[in-house]
Amino acid sequence: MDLAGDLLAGDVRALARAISLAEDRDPQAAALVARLQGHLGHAHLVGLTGPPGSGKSTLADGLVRVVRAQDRTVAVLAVDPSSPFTGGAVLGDRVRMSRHTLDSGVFIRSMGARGHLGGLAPATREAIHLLDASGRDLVLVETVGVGQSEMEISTICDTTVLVMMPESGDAVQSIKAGIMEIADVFVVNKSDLGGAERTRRLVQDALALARKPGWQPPVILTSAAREDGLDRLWEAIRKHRDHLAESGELRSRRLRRVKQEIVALVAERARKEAESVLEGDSAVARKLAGQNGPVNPYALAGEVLAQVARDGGPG
Ligand SMILES: Nc1nc2c(ncn2[C@@H]2O[C@H](COP(=O)(O)OP(=O)(O)OP(=O)(O)O)[C@@H](O)[C@H]2O)c(=O)[nH]1
Ligand SMILES: [Mg+2]
Repeated sequence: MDLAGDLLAGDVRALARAISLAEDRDPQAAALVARLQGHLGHAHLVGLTGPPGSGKSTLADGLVRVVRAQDRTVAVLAVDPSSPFTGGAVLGDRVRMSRHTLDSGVFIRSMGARGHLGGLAPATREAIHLLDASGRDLVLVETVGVGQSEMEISTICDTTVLVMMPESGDAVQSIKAGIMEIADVFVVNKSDLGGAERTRRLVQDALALARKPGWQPPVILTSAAREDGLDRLWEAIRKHRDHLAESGELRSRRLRRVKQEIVALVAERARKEAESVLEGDSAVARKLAGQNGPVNPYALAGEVLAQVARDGGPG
């Protein structure tokens, strides 16, 4: 059978291979996802984000257990925006998750940035589509809440979970305004350490100030290490999915996501084609090579775009 057929049949090696293609930005992955379009939309996509060390992987591990007890299949995708620096942590995740390795209902994979421009979104999106097509009920995407990745994750997933630790009031106030607005479920993990209830109240107060009609994000206390509060967390995630479906927001979120994905695909393709116009034997490239004085990049960008639109660039 072909890769698409194997993947649809639930073959995990085919899935792993397909995700590697996506990670390498191999055009075969895009072609595969394009072929699998009719099989997408089943999985509940849940993003887990938050500061380094807040317990995202431990929580993911706990959620896997809760979800497997309900006989649902799950995939965990650990997206590492800075793999050269935190490769060790990802390796740790693998070891921690290894107790699930004999369970075919659990698929665990980490992905690195590998120095790609334009963030992790394209590869992550493709990997999520592949997991969805392979029939997983739940796809958990873990990403460290640094830089752009935490905002990106909310544009990729149905439900965004922000994982925090018990902290001082100052720290809670310094949570970036953006993330308060995009998270659907808040978690104060490490509740065994004390100060968690106070943090929960601070988060709740901050949310009350920004109150909007519709979904009211719950703030859940958990101790992932003691396997405490995981059922409540799963219940909150499930409720959010129900809310999305009932309110019609699932449809509008997915439509917005498709638009962003189209923009990203166009941008990725345009970059490649612009590069090949400039590196190839094109009129613009010749003009650039023959230029002695200062170059006007604005005018040339227009010419490159015109050439790409005309013939899709050389190659
Ligand atoms: N006391 C306590 N420790 C916890 C809890 N959950 C996780 N930890 C510990 O916190 C550390 C970090 O946990 P991880 O699950 O790796 O955190 P993470 O958010 O995935 O970390 P990065 O992926 O590196 O950002 C580990 O040593 C865990 O054992 C908890 O509920 N209580
Ligand atoms: Mg982790």
